[in-house]
Amino acid sequence: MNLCLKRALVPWITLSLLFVALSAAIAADAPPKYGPKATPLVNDHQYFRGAVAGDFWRLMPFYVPQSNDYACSAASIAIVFNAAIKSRARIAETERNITQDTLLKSIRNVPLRELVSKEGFQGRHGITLDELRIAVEETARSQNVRAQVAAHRFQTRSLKEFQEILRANEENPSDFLLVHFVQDDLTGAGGGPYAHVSPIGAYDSATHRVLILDVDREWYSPYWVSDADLLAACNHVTKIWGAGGLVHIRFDSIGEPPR
Ligand SMILES: [Ca+2]
Repeated sequence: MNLCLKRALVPWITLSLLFVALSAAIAADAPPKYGPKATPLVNDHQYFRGAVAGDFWRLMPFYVPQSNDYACSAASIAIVFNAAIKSRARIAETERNITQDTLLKSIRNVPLRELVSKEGFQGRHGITLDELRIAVEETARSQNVRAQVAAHRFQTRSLKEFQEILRANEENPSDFLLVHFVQDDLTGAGGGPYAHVSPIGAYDSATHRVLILDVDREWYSPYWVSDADLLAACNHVTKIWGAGGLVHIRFDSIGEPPR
């Protein structure tokens, strides 16, 4: 390197080092992304060393981020239906994965496309628990797969019932759960409440912890929360979206191509 080039580079290197130091200082001063209620999967994957975790291994290959700040429901439904339909050895060369865009075009009973758009629908973004159930039922019809769909609210029900649904789902490879909850109740993010939807990736009944495959992947990765905290986040009533809960989807068969 000649001397002139070295002299020219010195200020840039100095500025770059200052920028890196400043960025590190800002990051160190910012509050943590995860509050005390949430433990990222990247820091704790002990459960998967002994568990079958059938839902997790079917869902994870199709774990996509929401396409915008409001599309959590569409992303969650696409993940679950891809997991159900594509969990087989042979996939035809012409067979596409379900995308959020194609899913939104197929749903008619709920104005989902408008509700998850940046513009919203009648002053509202996002969907209620019942609208989530209807959107899942509509997706099953449009994909030609047979599934039983049920929405569960827990405001008058016990933690024991909530745990039993989580435990039964974890043991059954033919079903999946979507959770409608207030995200910031678990992550500690400011500015909420943020009603949110994501698939449940796993349930460790021994430690009473639930793995949330949060589709808000611009900001989060999968994280564990206690079942009691998740129940409280489901029961948090918001003015626009009401109470959350679980949408249970039991497929007649897993890994079968659409009829
Ligand atoms: Ca299951």
